Amino acid sequence: MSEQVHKPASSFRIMLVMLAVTLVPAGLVARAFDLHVTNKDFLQGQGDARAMRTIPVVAHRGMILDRHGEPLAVSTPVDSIWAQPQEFDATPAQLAKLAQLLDLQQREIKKLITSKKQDDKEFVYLKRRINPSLAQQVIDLKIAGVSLLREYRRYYPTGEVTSHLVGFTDIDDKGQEGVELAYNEWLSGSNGSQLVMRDRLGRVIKHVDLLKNPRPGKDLVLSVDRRLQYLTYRELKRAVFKHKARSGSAVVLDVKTGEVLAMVNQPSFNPNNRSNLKGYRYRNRVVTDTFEPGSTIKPFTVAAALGSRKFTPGTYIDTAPGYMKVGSNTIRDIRNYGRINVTEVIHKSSNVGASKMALLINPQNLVHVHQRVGFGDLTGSGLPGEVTGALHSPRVWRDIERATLSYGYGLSVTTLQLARAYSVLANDGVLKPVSLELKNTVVQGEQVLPATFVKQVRKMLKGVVSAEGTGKKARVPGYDVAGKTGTVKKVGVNGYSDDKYVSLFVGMAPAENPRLVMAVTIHEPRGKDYYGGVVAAPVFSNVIAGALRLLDIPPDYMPDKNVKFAKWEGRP
Ligand code: 59J
Repeated sequence: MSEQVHKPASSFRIMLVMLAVTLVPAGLVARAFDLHVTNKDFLQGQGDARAMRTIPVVAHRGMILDRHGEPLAVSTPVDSIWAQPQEFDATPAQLAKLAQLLDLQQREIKKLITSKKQDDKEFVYLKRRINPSLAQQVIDLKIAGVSLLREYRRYYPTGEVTSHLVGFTDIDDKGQEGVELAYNEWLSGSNGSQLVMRDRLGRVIKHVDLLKNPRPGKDLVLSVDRRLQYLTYRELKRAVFKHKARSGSAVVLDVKTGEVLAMVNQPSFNPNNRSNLKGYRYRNRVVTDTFEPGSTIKPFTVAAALGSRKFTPGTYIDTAPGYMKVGSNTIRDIRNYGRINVTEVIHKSSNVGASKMALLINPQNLVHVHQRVGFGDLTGSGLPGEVTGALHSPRVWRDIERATLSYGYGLSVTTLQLARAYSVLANDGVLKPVSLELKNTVVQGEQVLPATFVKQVRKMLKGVVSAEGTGKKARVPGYDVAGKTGTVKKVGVNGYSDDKYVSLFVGMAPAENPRLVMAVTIHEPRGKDYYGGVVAAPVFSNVIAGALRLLDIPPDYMPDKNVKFAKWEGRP
């Protein structure tokens, strides 16, 4: 009986089992088909969206090099630690260690992550530009959502010596000052992007695809000569220190090309450590600071006077008794030079002589000469913060304005403008654009002053550095040089100060066929000496002596037995 009852029941169960055995796999197959074929893209997309991330590929910034290819700014690899706020998950122990390694407060990290998470951000830097071994220690903590990104850090091998010229970048490697800012586009390039895959804990485990190639920045070759830059820096710093001066600037130009060979300032700063950077240190004073040029303007007064044809280098002017009244003002020389000719006006630096010449020529023509040699105008250096200075041309001229303009007051100039203007004197009247970039070609200039008059002025400037001239400390053994000293009272709240001066020397070498022009500006020497001929001229001598040798420029000095050689301040 039991068997009979059992039979039909068991055959029903068998059928049931067989049905299950066939249907379940069919369902699974159908489901599998559904997952793997029908909905594949959707599901894979969902999964990938959780596992994939797009992160930047940081572009390499171009190098800045000197004219011989020596590096002035280079980008070295560093690592940055970043997190995905949605994935970030650290145990208390991991968080403590992370904070310690990154030198952050645990609170800071939590706050950062939470706020970015609320903003739905997928990327936040925890610490940038740390050294790769420290970065590896962070990664070894294996914290969910924490990864590493390769970036670059700017390094300036020549440090404070080139800092004003080269400038610096910010944390995102964008130019902030100097050439870094002026040529930012050229140097930058553009970042690319990459697709990366993360593991279950959100850490980047695999580079999947380069979505966009980074375009690396281009290198920039400057016209400066690193060796000359060092020399100029050292000599300027030495003089500023020796005379307890407030600041100083110097620039050396190549006469034939308009290239800047050296450009330095004091005080300076270390661009590799800018934690205490103050504006007064990083200003490139060569282009940002103006002053009244004083007597260094006199060669241009003389050029205008010669141009008027009312004067020749030998024309006599009576400067006695060493001062002259112009309206209610008195113009003074430091001594009574008596009757002297135009050449001697330059040699002695007579304010009275220059004024008397200026009062006999058209003031418009005097300003015209200044304009043509570039005063009142940007030099085209492109350096950030460059100013034009001030050069006025009143419609109605008062005599006192004509007179003071002739010996360098009532206008203001930069050190770079002064050097450029003297390069016109060096270049037989041709003005060449100032360039910070290396020029491989001959640079065409513009004839802005007649060559004949310029040659006459240059001859006068040779006399300034003779044993009797105001600039004898500018001399260079073995070479003829030419130039002009200047000592300028600074303007204070109560008019011209009696204890604050600018000491100047601007000159060129070799005098017959000049290759180099240099301007030296020293503000507020506070020692016993303050004359340009004592404070600034030795800087010119020491730098130009070295530069002529570095550039292999042959000596041209013809010994004149009647002139005793002045004591040379430089080292052998
Ligand atoms: C000077 C001036 C100020 C402005 C005079 C410098 C004037 C003037 C009003 C007396 C020091 C000083 C517009 S001097 O550069 O003549 O470089 O080796 O600052 O004259 O009228 O105790 N330079 N400098 N003048 N002002 N106003 C000479 C001269 C110059 C020298 C020395 C001695 C001044 C030889 C200046 C130098 O050529």
